Amino acid sequence: MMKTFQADPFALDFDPRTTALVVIDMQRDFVEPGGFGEALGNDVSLVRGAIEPCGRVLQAARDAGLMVIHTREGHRPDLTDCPPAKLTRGGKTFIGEQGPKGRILVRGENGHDIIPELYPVAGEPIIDKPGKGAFYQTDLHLILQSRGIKTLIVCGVTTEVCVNTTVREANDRGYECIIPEDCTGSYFPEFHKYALEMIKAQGAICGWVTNADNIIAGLK
Ligand code: TIU
Repeated sequence: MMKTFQADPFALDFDPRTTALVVIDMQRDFVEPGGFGEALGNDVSLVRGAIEPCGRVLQAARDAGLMVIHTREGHRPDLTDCPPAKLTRGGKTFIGEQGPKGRILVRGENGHDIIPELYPVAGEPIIDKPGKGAFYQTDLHLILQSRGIKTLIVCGVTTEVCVNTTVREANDRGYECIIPEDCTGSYFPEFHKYALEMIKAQGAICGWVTNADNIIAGLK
């Protein structure tokens, strides 16, 4: 049965059976002190506001029986899947270095894992990705296609980096993406604002923007 999300620039019709929630990189490395985000010079308190609304959308998606997928950005312990251009970006190396939460952005480390508030439950696939986009060098598209998914609700961090890249990748693959803005966050408030405006401009050129309450109401 078709339902509707209220959104900008116009309402988005969806079928819960072909809609998935994708939670991008809600890892300690990005939203807690002592991880990659902070190593890059950012104030992680700026993105923590996304946790509570994200939790409400996650619960609503689970209650509605939606497919739920989580992603994590990170690398193999030997860093063989980390391009040198990513490893040394900005002239400094953080990826793979020891931090208070373990080796930064390395799979299996405490800082790389998803925060307890939004931890996956059994049956929710986790996509480990080496890049910013969740489709690059992962089996996300295969997993979504195998379930006939057409619509993606995209939450997580950061708005202008991994969320934006993933939405653009998804849009080019034919998915309709909707972002609840309060379920995303950036270390740069102005980037957050304009990243969302860029998505929805020109008649939803890359996707739709809404908020957690509209997602929850639409799923009811
Ligand atoms: N997950 C994600 O957005 N990765 C980043 O590196 N984001 C930054 O904003 N740095």
